[in-house]
This record gives sequence, structure tokens and C-alpha cells, in this order.
Amino acid sequence: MDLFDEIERGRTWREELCDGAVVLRGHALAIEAGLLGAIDEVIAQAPLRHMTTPGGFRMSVAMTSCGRYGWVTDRSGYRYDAVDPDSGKRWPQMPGVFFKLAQEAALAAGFADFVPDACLINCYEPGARMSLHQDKDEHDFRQPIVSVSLGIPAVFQFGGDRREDKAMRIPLQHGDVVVWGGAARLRYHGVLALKPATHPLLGARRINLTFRKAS
Ligand code: MD3
Ligand code: FE
Repeated sequence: MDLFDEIERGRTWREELCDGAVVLRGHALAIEAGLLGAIDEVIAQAPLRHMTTPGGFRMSVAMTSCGRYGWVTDRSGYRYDAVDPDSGKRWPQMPGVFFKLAQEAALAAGFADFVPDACLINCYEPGARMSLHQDKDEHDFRQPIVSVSLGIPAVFQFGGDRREDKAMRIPLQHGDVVVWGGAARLRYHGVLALKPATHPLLGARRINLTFRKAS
């Protein structure tokens, strides 16, 4: 069954946030077991870690990556790197179930031929947050970013083109997939501190996958 059948049957639905940003509510639910198994396999090879920002702060979100490139931050700055600095090895391959979901979601939002080469895995525990930022480390901003939310709920902040612009608050739940492209691609965004909660499959954690074309 593909995405379009799922929408027709009412198991998932779409919400357009603005030009270029589409929420596919519940779209990852049908493959949650496959996603969680693949996440465990990636994390076994490239463990989640709390990285340090260039300013010297420890991030409250634990991260790892898979695919050709991973996103890293340390005292020297932010970058995509083909090598995991913790292991000195390449990042784990992007699982097929990840790639297929990202490509299909992008297509449903009008972005044909999305070929992600990086998947960042963010893990939040209650209290963890991500302050407003832009995603600008990729080469081609015509390529969208696809995000997949799993586990306990979060409130996503979707701002404007300037940090001071007022941000919309969008609740994101287990199974929600969002495609951020076009005019939305460079907007400021963040995640409010997570409230304590437990999810039947993930416990007191939220895992967010973001698919990017870094190169
Ligand atoms: C809107 N992650 O990893 S995903 C990030 O929930 C990041 O972990 C958040 O922001 C998280 O960089 C949000 C949703 C998201 C991702 C990229 C975007 C929204 C975006 C890029 C442009 C606009
Ligand atoms: Fe981001």
C-alpha cells in the first residue's frame, strides 16, 4: 500500500503549514516497527552522543547519523562529514526503509527525485530542547528536508526568515512526517523542552529522523 492509498483510506491526512511545508499526519505509523528496528541497528554501530556546539555548550539532544554523510558539531563548528568522529569509521548505511519513506514523503509534497544522502537521528528525553536555528549546512536549498517524529510528543516551533519573527507552535506526534521545502526551507525552527511522558514503544524518549541532501 502506498502513501496515496493511505491518505484515501483516512489513516493519514495532510496539513499544509505554508507554501513548501506539508505535514503528513500519521504517515510513519504503518512502518513503525521497521523504522524502530532500523534505528536500533544504526545506533548499535554509531551510538547516540551529546555533541558540543561551537560556543562550548553540550546539546541536550543526543544525536547520531546514517547515510553517506553525518552532521557533526564540535568546538571548530558545524559540518557534514563522511566519517563519524567517535569511531573514525564511515557512518552506517541508510536503511532502505528510511530512504523509501523519505523519498515517498518528498514526492507526496511535490519534490520528485529527492535522494537523501544524510539522515540525522535526534533523541530527546524530557527536558531536552532545540533552540531556534536555520538548517544551512547543506549545499542545495532547493532540496527539501523530510522529518519523521517517533515516541513522545513535542511542540515544534516554526518561525520566519528572521530569528525574531513570531513562531507558530505545531504539535508533532508519533508517526508524523513533515516535508520542509521551497519557501519553508530556510525558516527558523526549533523544539520546545519536552514534557515528561512515556510512549509504549519508545519509553520516555522522542526520536526525530531528518533526511537531507547534504552534498
Ligand atoms: C523547518 N530537528 O535536526 S525536525 C534539526 O524535531 C531539527 O529534531 C528538529 O531542526 C527535531 O535540524 C526539527 C523538523 C525540521 C527540520 C528541518 C527544517 C523543520 C525544518 C528545515 C527548515 C524548516
Ligand atoms: Fe533544524
